[in-house]
Amino acid sequence: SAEEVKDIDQWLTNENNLLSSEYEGIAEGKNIIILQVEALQNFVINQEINGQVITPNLNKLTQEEVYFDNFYEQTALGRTSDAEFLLNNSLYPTASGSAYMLYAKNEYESLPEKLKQEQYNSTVYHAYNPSFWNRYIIYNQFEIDEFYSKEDFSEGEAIGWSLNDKDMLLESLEDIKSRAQPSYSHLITLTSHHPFEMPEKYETMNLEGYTDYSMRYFRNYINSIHYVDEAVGQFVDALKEEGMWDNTLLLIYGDHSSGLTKDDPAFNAFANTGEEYNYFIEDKRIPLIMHLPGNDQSETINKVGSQIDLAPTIAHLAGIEPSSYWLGSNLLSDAKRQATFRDGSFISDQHAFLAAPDGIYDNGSCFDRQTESEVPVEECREEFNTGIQELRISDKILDGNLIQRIKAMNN
Ligand code: GP9
Repeated sequence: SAEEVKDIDQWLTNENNLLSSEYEGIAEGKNIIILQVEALQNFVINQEINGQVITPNLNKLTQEEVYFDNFYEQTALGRTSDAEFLLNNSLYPTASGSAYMLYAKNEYESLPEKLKQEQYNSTVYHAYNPSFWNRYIIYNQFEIDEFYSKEDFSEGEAIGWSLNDKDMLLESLEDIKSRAQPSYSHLITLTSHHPFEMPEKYETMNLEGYTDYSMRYFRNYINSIHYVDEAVGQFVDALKEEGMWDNTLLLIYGDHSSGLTKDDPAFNAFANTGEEYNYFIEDKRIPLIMHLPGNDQSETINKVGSQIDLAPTIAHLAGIEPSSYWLGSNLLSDAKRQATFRDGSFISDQHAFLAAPDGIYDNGSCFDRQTESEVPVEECREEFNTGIQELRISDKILDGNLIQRIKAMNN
């Protein structure tokens, strides 16, 4: 009803989670590059296996830049497209199907659109068919200027689904160089896609002790992520060689979990995910690394955050007004926040709540994050209600195409 639309508009206007930070506007007018890495989870970061470092290049970045080590993915059935959706719109994925398929014609107030108002041009780089996940349709709704897709890249050497990430990233960079400044570039990698199989010559890690058939996904994953880490390292080196590093805001994060399950013995042993609580956290934890132009202070931020917070944070760094339709908050501020997941589960700094499969609140499990032990379910109630309210508002925005309706109402 019109009354309800008004209430939601009011709720969105009142929600003020965008407090300032010392980094506000640090990337104003600078190029922005978002590197969204397929299936990159945090459990490989700063880790060794059989004495070999798995991700030396990403590790170096975690030590030299701003690194969020309590950061979570919130995707649902839309997988990679959900991660994009969270980045672009700071709204939740849908409970069934995917927003990219179900709401491809909705009106949005996306991050690229907001940046466009500040003279940014925007391009997505992804070496795959443009129709996959409906991207070629929904990107128009996000006002993304160009989609550099499969046919725009070279034939090159394919790994898994597509052109290998090393060539994909360097070819994307060639194109970024030709764009007018300031540009916004969203690079979506694909080499480390399940089942993570690599040509033998790229299986460079010594994975002795992990040769059992039941460990094949884990073994493939480690080799694949090691290769992708090299690709990221080459990309960063190229940015430096081109003299672009000091002038670029670069964000690197994983799109979603790898699909390594709690029944995977190698994953369990390596990532210590045997207990329900640990698996819940580790399955959703992804690294977020930010290279802020003109900042030489490294920092590790332990406060909880999630993909819904990306757009407000990028806007904050670029010194632009966030959209009132974005539900996330600025990761660099002290704003109270939690990572809410599609089924009502959440992770905050105090608690982790695992929703029960039947969706009944009382059947869920509440954990204290400090002690990692289960506490009475009531202790999670307030944060659960906050999360459910946000999910409800997000669903209504999508289902009723409310951004269009609210804009029409306020005009
Ligand atoms: C392909 C890519 C697939 O374009 O998005 O990744 P997925 O969604 O299966 O993780």
